[in-house]
Amino acid sequence: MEFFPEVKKTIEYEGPKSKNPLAFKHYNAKEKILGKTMAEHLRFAVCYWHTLKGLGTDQFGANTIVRRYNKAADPMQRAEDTMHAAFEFFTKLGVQFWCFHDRDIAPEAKTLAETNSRLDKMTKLAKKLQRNTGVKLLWGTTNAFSHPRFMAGAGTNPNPHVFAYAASQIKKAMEITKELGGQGYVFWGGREGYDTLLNTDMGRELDHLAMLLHLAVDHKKKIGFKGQLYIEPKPKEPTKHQYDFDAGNCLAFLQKYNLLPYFKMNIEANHATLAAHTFHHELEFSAANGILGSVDANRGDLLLGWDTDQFPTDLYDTSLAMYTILKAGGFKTGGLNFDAHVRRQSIDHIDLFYAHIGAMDAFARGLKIAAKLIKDRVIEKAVAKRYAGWDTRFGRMIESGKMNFKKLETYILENGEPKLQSGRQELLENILNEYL
Ligand code: XUL
Ligand code: CO
Repeated sequence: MEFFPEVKKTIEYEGPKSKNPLAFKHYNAKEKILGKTMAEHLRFAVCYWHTLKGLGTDQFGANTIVRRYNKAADPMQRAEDTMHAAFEFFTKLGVQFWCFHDRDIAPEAKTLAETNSRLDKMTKLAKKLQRNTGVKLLWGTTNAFSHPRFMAGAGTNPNPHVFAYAASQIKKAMEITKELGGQGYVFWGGREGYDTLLNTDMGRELDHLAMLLHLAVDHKKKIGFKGQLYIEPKPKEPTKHQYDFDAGNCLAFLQKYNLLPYFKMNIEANHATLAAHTFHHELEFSAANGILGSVDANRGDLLLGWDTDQFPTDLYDTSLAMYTILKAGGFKTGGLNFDAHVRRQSIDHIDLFYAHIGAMDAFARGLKIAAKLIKDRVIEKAVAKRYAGWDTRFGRMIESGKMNFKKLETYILENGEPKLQSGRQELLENILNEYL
């Protein structure tokens, strides 16, 4: 059965002049930029939870969206129909990757054993569809936040029984991710945080979270799963304070608990802005610290203080993101996963195509702009000039640790006041706009 009959064939590149809303104007998968194809650079992934399962519900209202694949009375039949629809969508859109939570692909049953056998069934189907379509798994993850048992967290739950449940779920989700050839595995701390400190032993919770991740690393080694592990920072929502607040917070946590060798960041744009950072900042911080792994590509809304998970359309954002990603050497195991959902009023199946096409084009433009910035070295040159003092003999002496406070003081006594220089911010902003 065809679930998206409104799109007959794979979306194609028609170029910037095209007026066809079902064509790419900028994303040309095979076009080479800085030695790699756009597809190799961008590594787009569709997320299962929003794109296939999102039905437009919010805190104030019920589902608004009806999906053709979500009609069967039997939950496992619905899961199978959804999986077929998913691979039809991936193929028609022309993305290479997908991402999922365990509970997205198979509904939970009464016992863990039954749930896991449902997962096995769905994994088998996913494996077959991956083989038939060539679509690959960017990463898998566990949903250890929706079920009521996780209301007080998973690894940070005050009850060790819940910790054990979370561990069992991660064990299975990691195993099926390996079975599907997943290139990564994400830990987003769904409810790993607190609502009030009055009932929370923060130090103990942090130790428990680290223990859960250590056990995951051990299991990864045990089963020979080669994928990259990622932490996805988020400062708040659903809890008032999430422990994986931002990339800086995660780095300190990983260092403290000797987990740093095993993890990289999965940076989500809307999570960055919730933490009062820019998307660009979180990427640059991760790149500067060697922990840039993958990206959840979406955006928030300046006027709304929650995770709106909108499709990315802002060229300023996508260009600066791709600039940092390219400078850092590009994605290795990671990619651009559209952790985004269509608005509640975008109720038609075709809206899913419009949303993804626009987002892919926005990142394709970002990639082209970033590549030009890198080729022309405009920003790089301005930055190098600003730091030129550090390339002198004196600057190098400090950098290489050959100075002490006494010698630095002597330098000042001999050389007096430093010369002030302009930061040139407005000029650089003007230059960037010329590239957009
Ligand atoms: C929640 C979020 C998650 C993770 C995966 O804000 O971003 O969907 O990406 O659990
Ligand atoms: Co996300």
